[in-house]
Amino acid sequence: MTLHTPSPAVAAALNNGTPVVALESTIITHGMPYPQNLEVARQVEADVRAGGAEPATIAVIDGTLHCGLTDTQLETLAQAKGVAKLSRADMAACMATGGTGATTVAATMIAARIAGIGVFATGGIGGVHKGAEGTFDISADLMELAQTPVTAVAAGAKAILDIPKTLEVLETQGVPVIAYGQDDMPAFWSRSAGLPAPLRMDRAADIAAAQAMRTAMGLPGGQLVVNPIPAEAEIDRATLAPIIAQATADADTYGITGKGVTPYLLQRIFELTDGRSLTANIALVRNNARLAAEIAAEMGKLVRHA
Ligand code: PSU
Ligand code: MN
Repeated sequence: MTLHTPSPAVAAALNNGTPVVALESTIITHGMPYPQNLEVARQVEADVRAGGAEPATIAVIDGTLHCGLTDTQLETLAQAKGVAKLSRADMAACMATGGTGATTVAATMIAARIAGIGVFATGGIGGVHKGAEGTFDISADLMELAQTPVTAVAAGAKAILDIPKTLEVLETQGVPVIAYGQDDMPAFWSRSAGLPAPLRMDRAADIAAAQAMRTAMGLPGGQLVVNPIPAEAEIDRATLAPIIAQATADADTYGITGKGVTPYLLQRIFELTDGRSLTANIALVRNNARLAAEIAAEMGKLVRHA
């Protein structure tokens, strides 16, 4: 049984040792409005190519797990309404029944592992939601990082999450959280969450070497690289705090739960910031794509020298 279908470009890259970077699709279907989502998806793929790597945007279409989408597939996905948001729990069911769905961080990591791709770029990962002591809302992304050997590049945990609790769960699960080029933990739209990151690395080569060492030691799981948003695009924490409080309260009022929480909060913050959150989101995803391409290149060198 073939589990996944690489696009011709991704298949060629994997065959001839060109670095490949996986990209998620939930950010397209649930994270950004149309048409910006399509523009960003194309732009991020171009950023990966400019960094010398081949992009592999992941999605399940009519039951097929695609690694690398054609422009038509990207466009269809970007405009589609009611697409499923797939994580570890429901990805296989969607594939088995011929369904269509976008992949979250967790599902994208699973696909990357199946395809033989070692690194992937996203905006922000899921994490422990504020109030999780009551709702138990903890993203499956965290447990995925603990068990699937893929290095994920994100701009930190979103400020809509409880960042200290997210870091606690990652530590418990044995996931290295590596801030790129600074000591502080980045917080998605802001460069700092106001607390230190567990680890810091300044070179893509070190990040690649750390993943290789983990695997050599027989430790399952990947790494979370947290890459601060470019300074010119950041929204500072003080500006965002009341907006996040408002969005969280609204989610409560409307009884939003489960998979709906993250998309609702992102959309509400987009409205409350008059679109500024989207501009920041675009800048940080592109920045992560560039770093992921560098890490993919360094991973390739390690394989060739092994
Ligand atoms: N980051 C973004 N936009 C998004 C997401 C993350 O900037 O849409 C998505 C990712 O796919 C992530 C998911 O895996 O939200 C987390 O959802 P949940 O909290 O339901 O696990
Ligand atoms: Mn959740």
